[in-house]
Amino acid sequence: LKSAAAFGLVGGLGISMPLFAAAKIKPAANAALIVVDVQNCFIEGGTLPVKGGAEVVPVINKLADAFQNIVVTQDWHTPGHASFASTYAGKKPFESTKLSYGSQVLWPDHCVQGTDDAALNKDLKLPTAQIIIRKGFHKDMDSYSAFEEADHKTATGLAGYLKARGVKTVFVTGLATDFCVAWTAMDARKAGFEVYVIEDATRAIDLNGSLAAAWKQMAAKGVKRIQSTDIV
Ligand code: VGL
Ligand code: ZN
Repeated sequence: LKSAAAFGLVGGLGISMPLFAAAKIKPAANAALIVVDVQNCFIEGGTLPVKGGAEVVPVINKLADAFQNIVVTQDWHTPGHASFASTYAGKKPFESTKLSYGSQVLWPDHCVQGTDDAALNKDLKLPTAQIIIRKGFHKDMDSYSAFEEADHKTATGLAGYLKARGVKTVFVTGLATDFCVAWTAMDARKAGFEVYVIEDATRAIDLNGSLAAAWKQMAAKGVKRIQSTDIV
């Protein structure tokens, strides 16, 4: 009998089922899927493309069916934003600078408010999503996190929104793993939520080891790392 150890026969009908398949995680009614920055800017052809960025779209579309609450975010910068290298004479993208709130990586101009580059990717299908949080719209301050801006003081309002709706657990997906996804996940912990990052529903920029560093920091803060197949 093939795979006798792994399969049992159910009800004599000859239907075989794995006996030791890991139980799926079923997101409860008080869980929310957070879809971070799945915008044209972060996908091939955009201004700050993340390698493999388009690959998260079908994974997120599939995950969406399992959630009753979905939050979508958009990176939403002014022209001449403080996070753009072009704002400073002599600075190049991917260098850093010191701003009032600390160190800031300088990026190519990206996700400028109202542009097609800043639009959500057209293949993202989230018809049941109920709120879009825009962030990074203060000219002098960045906001990787969907919860608070880079000064670690200015709230976006997302924690209040989720709490007012009784959400206890968040599952974070999107772009990029090591910047906006990681900061969102860690700030969600800080705000008191149970937090999962769904790894294969994210892709990273990985600047000077930032991806490994981000996973380490997230683990230290109690963020749980899972795969989409743990849910769907
Ligand atoms: C992001 C860099 C600059 C992100 C946003 O969405 O991860 N990264 N702005
Ligand atoms: Zn940005």
